[in-house]
Amino acid sequence: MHAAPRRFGATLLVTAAAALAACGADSQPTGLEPDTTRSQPAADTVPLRFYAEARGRYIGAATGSVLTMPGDSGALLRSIVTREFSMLWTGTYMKFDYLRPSRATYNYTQADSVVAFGQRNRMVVRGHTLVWHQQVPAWVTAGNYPADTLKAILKDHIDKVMAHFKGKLAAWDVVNEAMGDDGSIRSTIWLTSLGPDYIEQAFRWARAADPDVPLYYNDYNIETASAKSDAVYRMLSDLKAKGVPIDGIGFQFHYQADAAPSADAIASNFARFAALGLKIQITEADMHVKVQNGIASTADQQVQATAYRNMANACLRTPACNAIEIEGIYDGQAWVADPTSWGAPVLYDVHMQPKPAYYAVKAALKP
Ligand code: 9MR
Repeated sequence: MHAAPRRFGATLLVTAAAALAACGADSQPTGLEPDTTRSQPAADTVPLRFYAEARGRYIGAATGSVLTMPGDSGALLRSIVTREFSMLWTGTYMKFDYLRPSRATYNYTQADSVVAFGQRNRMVVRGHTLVWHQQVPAWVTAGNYPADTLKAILKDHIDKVMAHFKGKLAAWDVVNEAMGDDGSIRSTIWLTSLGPDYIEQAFRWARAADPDVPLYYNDYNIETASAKSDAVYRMLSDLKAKGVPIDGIGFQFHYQADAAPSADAIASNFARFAALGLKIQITEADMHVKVQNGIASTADQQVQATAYRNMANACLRTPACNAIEIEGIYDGQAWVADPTSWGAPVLYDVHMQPKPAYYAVKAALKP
């Protein structure tokens, strides 16, 4: 239990500094001044997952290599994960190239250990992802296979991988990022070899492989109305009308915090997807801020907190939205596109302490 003693300690320091100031004894540094660069302590030590469960939502995080990280840092991060979160995301461990080093070989070791960790700690796991244009192994892309063979390879991948994880996952991202930013379907190895029906086929194969797990389409830059979001809406609407088995849509939420959308803009976009009968999950949230040597300013941390609060509020205003998942646990290990000037995107800082963004998500979740 790290959090409680630290918070008491910090509170005492604040009180002591105030007392010194009141006595006029503020000219000499004592070493006891509060660290104003850190988020201030909050009295509420109730974990996020408690509030999320009360609102009928999962609160999730990407595990990265945290589950196997050695030493005190690993132990602290794992205690944060199990205390605060109820859903896990496996990062790279369920992607095609990771699971399939060769056509005949399957490597489930890391993904299985995430699933087992989740089971031991009353957490669900999202499967990510079966059909994507990235991380397709070279034995597929450079194999010079005819279209029929590529189709068989993709179907076999979906069949085998879904059979392996049957009954163990709360969702599968069957197709990931199939739409381009301009609203036209992205040119990928799967589009070129199988034609535009590959999306429909992937969902049908997935449903046949596991009739129970919820099947998701997952993408970024679709969180509010835009050409891309409109195109995804039309695609899912057409697929639903044809009876294709799609249960939900994942909104990734990769944003620069100062350009993140309002709760109204998100909620109205969510509403049209929910009206198609789709469940909604926030799947890979990160809100980047400007950093210098990995550290963000106090003002930018507040902007980030607002962005997270808006996102969480939009989910809570949408009955179909059942999960808020963050792409990372702490800023020391989170995905960043340009780490030289942007970063610090998640709820815990590099010292593994909760940031204003953490308290903002908690405030949103709190009844
Ligand atoms: O966050 C993921 C990171 O841990 C992995 O190393 C990386 C490569 O597999 O992928 C990151 O996640 C991507 C996700 O799968 C799809 N949406 C974009 C994410 C950031 O690139």
